[in-house]
Amino acid sequence: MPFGLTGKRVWVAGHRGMVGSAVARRLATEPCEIVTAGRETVDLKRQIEVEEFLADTKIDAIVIAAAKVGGILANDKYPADFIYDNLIVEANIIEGAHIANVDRVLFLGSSCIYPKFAEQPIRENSLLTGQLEPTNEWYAIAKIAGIKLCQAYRKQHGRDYISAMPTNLYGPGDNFDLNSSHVMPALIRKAHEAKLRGDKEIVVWGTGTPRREFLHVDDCADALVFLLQHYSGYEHVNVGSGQDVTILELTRLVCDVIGFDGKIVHDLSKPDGTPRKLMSADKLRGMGWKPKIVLKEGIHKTYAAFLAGQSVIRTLEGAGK
Ligand code: GFB
Repeated sequence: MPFGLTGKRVWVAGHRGMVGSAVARRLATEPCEIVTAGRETVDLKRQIEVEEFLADTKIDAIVIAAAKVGGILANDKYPADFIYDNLIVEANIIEGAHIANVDRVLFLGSSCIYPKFAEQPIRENSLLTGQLEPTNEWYAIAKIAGIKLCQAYRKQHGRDYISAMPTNLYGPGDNFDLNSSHVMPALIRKAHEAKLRGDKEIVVWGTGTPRREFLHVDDCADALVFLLQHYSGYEHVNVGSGQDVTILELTRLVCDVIGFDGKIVHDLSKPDGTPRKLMSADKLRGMGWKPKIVLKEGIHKTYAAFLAGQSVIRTLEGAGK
């Protein structure tokens, strides 16, 4: 094992997000100490604050789950935020880690780093072999830069910095705002509200034909902790389920779980994005890791978390009155 976690202090940067909180939950089962720091403690966009935080806090490893993320429309609408925020945060943390002599960093990217028409399933070596998908090229460029930062610090300074590229993730703690969310939380919310209102139909963006691969965030966190312990290498590693579905199939599955049996209609004014981005799972499987949560079970769990969140909001509203 290149990196045993016993007695180590691991900083989960971005611990309040869906991925960061899942990584913190997973790390809580290991004999390590989890370090977290909210925005009030360190603003990750300020280089000096990151450097001071790392100088003051003895850290053995960092998981960079801090990122500006969003669905297809948010990516398209806020290109400056998606490229700048992600570039600055990853650069500050990676350079800060090097200065503070932190020898273990796990950087997280996304499957959108690959060319729009990459051969499927997409292997790690497809990176930079073609044009990116225009709706998310800003985010993708920032994430590609993150991979390259890890590789550069490995090459020039001998740092053991690695990168993982998760597929489309979903689960508890997701963003359910319809304008900025990814497809899974959007469909869960739409189907739930349509059912409550007794609507006859649910609106799905685009043609419904794009294919997407989904991985529950708890499986992703498990894979990330596995990589942190077992992987040391120059190339990034895909983290996926190895299976994809069309958006229409996903919509039917979500409606089935939620119990909404109305019609599915398409809003063709919204973009489809990449036609398909199924990643090859061979590299991670070859190391001995595989996911545990099948898609339907994961949707059930996420819907339960969504309902629990709704009841928390209702309770708070009730308490405030
Ligand atoms: O999840 P999503 O927003 O992101 O959309 P991407 C996936 C597909 O679902 C697209 C369709 O074809 C959408 O048009 N879709 C259908 C919907 N109904 C909805 C809806 O109500 N909301 C949303 N959001 N989509 C993002 C990238 O791409 O994925 C990011 O923009 C990142 O950079 C992330 O890589 C994982 O899979 O298209």
